[in-house]
This record gives sequence, structure tokens and C-alpha cells, in this order.
Amino acid sequence: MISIVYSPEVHAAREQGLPLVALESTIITHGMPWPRNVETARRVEAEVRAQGATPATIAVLQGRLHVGLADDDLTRLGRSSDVAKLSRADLAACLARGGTGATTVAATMIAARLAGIAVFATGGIGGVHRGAESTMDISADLSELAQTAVTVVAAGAKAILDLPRTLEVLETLGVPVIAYGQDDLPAFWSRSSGLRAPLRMDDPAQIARAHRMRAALGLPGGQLVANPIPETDEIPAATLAPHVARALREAETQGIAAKAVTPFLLQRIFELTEGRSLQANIALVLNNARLAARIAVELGTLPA
Ligand code: PSU
Repeated sequence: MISIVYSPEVHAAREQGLPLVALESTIITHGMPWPRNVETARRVEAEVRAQGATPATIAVLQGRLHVGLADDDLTRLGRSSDVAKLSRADLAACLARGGTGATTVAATMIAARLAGIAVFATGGIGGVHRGAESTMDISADLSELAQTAVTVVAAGAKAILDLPRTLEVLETLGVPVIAYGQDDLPAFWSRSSGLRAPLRMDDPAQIARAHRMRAALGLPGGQLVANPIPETDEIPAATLAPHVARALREAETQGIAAKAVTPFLLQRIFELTEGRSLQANIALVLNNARLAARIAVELGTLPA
């Protein structure tokens, strides 16, 4: 049996049936540089609280699954440079070995569902990588959305990916992709990908009802809510495109593969945009945390 370690704050919220929002830890260890990563993680948690929900940051620490992280654990994770990146395939092995690791979107969804948390906020989900027709590099986040009943709020999929194919795969898997407040699918650092999202909703209560409706229909998977980055923080797609192209070329010549691809590209784009991509990333995560908390609060008002 797996024993989950709940932080006192998460424990109290669960006891009282209060709304909770899951948060991942790979964004802290592999998505942003120290010390902005930890600073951001704390601000994201504060944003969830400000909207009336309880944040539950998830990670594996010395073989135990933590739901809600103590401040010093968060700092330790954010400072270390050799933390494992845990996806669906790695979670059980890490727990069995007594290891420590940060959870990706896929692994955080699994943990959230175990803890009874219905809503999860992140930056951008993983997806189909460019060139996947030969590398077959497709993030496990996509199949997780098809099988784990958690509503994931992200700013779309990262613009380093092949977005049309990412949408195709999500469609094949039967995952609802809901753009929030606009017709277009957002592209992480930019508000629009130029692709129309399959669904649009403008109201957190509606998203909460759709989450409930999927359960009532007996559908196993989750929903992807694609929340555009605030206008003031976005990097227009045209500004970003040459940097993305260059980072992708470098990844290829340096033979970067598998789990290392996304962190490498995020770091290179950070350097090439002189930090602007990080500013945007922080803004979009905060924005997603706000929306996720509002959805969680709405879910809490629905009859069981
Ligand atoms: N959102 C961010 N930064 C990140 C991630 C999300 O703003 O680094 C992480 C998530 O943990 C997601 C992972 O699951 O990137 C995708 O990795 P991959 O492409 O290797 O599946």
C-alpha cells in the first residue's frame, strides 16, 4: 500500500472537503532556474490560496509520495540540480527504491487522482515533439490525459512542440481540449497558436460541470483547459519562432533526446530571449493557478 504524506494544510482541506489544486514539481526542478523556480512555486501557491483553494505541490521525497510540500522541501528540490524527472513509467520504481524525484504532468495527475484532487495547474503540457514522425517522441502527458480523471489547466502545449499533431493525438485519445475565453488554442508563451481549439468555454463553472459530467458518463480521462497567457506578458509567436528554430537545431546537433529535450529547449529559449521567456512562463503559470483555483471552487459548489 502506498502511504501518501499530506502537508498539514492539505490534510486539513481534505478533512473539511475544501477545494484543492494540485501543482507539479518538474516545472520547479527542470523548467525554471534557481532561485526564480522556488520563488515562483511559492507565488503560485499563494495565488491558489487567494482564490479560496488549497495548493498541493506534489513530489516524491526519499521514497514517499508528498502531496503538499513543506517550505524547506520545496527549497531543497529547487536548489538541487540532479533530481529525477518522474513520469508515469518512473513513479513506482522511484517509490520502490526510496528515491527522490519531481513529478511531470503525467505523474502529478496520477498522484492528484490518488489524493482525490480533481484540478491541477501547470505551465504547458508535454506533447508531440517536432520530428516525431521519425523520433516517435510523444510526451506521456497526452496518454495520461486520456486515462486519468483530472482537469489540467495549462497555457496550451509548449510552442517548441508540433502543435497540430499534438491536437490530433489528443483528439484521437478523446481528450477534451477547451480553450478558455477565446477560440484559438494558446501556444504557451503566445496567446494564439493560429489553430482553432476543438472546444471553447468562458466560465469556470461550466468547466467544473463538464468535469463532473465526464464522471457521470463513466469516462475515465481528464480535460485539458488551455488558458492563454495574459496579453501584457505574451511573446508574439513571430518574435519567438527564430529562437525556437535555433534551439531545436542545437538540440538535434547535440543529440539531446528523450526526457532531456524539453528542459534543454526551455533553457536555450530562456538564453536566446534574454530571460523574457522565463518572465512569460512565470506569468502564465500564475494565471493558470488562478483559473484552476476558480474551477476547483466551482466544483466544490456542485452537488456530490
Ligand atoms: N510547464 C512549464 N515548464 C515545464 C513543464 C510544464 O511551464 O517544464 C514540464 C511538465 O512537467 C511536463 C513536462 O510534464 O514539462 C513535459 O516534459 P516532456 O516533454 O519530456 O514530456
